[in-house]
Amino acid sequence: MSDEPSRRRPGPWRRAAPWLVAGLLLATASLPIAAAVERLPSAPLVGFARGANASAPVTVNLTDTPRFVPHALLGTSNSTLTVLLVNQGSYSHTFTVSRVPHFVLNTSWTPTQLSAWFVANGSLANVSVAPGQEMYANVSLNASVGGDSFEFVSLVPFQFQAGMYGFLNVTNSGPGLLLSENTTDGLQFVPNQLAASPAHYPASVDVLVTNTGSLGHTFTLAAQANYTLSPANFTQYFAAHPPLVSVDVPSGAGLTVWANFTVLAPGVYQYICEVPGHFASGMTGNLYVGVPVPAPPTPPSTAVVATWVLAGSAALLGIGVALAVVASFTGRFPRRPGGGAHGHPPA
Ligand SMILES: [Cu+2]
Repeated sequence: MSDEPSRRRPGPWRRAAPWLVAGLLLATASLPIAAAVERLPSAPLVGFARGANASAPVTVNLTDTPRFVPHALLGTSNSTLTVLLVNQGSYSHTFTVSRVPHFVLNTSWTPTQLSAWFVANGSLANVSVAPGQEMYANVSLNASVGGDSFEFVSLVPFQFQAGMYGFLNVTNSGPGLLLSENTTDGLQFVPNQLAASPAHYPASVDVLVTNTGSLGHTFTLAAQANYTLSPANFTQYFAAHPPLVSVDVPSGAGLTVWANFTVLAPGVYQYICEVPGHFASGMTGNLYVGVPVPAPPTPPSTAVVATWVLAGSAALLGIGVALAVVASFTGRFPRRPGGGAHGHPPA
């Protein structure tokens, strides 16, 4: 009776075996996952076009300088432009948009004269933003205002007179495709791949280019599809084949410009920055119109690692299965030397 408890107590190997098998099976399951994660290509940055009427809000900062930053806005006729107004200062500001196209307000007017003019002529939007607050302004741009320009000001006394004004320029692109592009002081377009899938041709495409740095750039798009520009030949090339569009990106963080153009046929259209040296430094990208964006190449080094990881996981899977089979037949693993099922476990 003294050996009854120890007889029922399994040896340490027997107690360890299920855990060992479970651990190995877990390892075999997790290693391929690790390998798959390792082989995931870094997500390519591709800007995809969206419909013109689903425009995302444009942010305008209101400062105590006093300024609107950016001070040039672009909208599309027959759509609503949503502006997120961020008051970064410690004074109140207003975002008040004139409804009289192509009318430039006079900065020598007194605050009373300015307010009286808006009372007489109305506004497309008039939103007051308290210090530190954010407000949305929705500016409805009907189908007839394409090509028009509307001034916007702050009506807080003497802010307009001190330079707090800007212009909203409305393009007449109709049901165009909208894309966003950024320029950086690192001489890159981010993203450097844009994609649009027009339903028909000719297709109207509008690219909003935002400068994230302080250097000036251009957004210059080749008119010929499937032609590869080089830093050495682009000047001559553009002299012979004028670009589809070329706009200056204003120098200053947050400043924007629209590149509006019409694409006649599907294909890959290359764009570059024409500022000397920028294209040679890598400032270029491709617009894929109606054709798929190519898949990014898989770096070869990670493929080698993945092969090793997969081979290791296959070996471990084999060991795990063998252990499970042995354990299921013998009831313990491994059978202790001298083999009794009733002995005391090793001390
Ligand atoms: Cu540039």
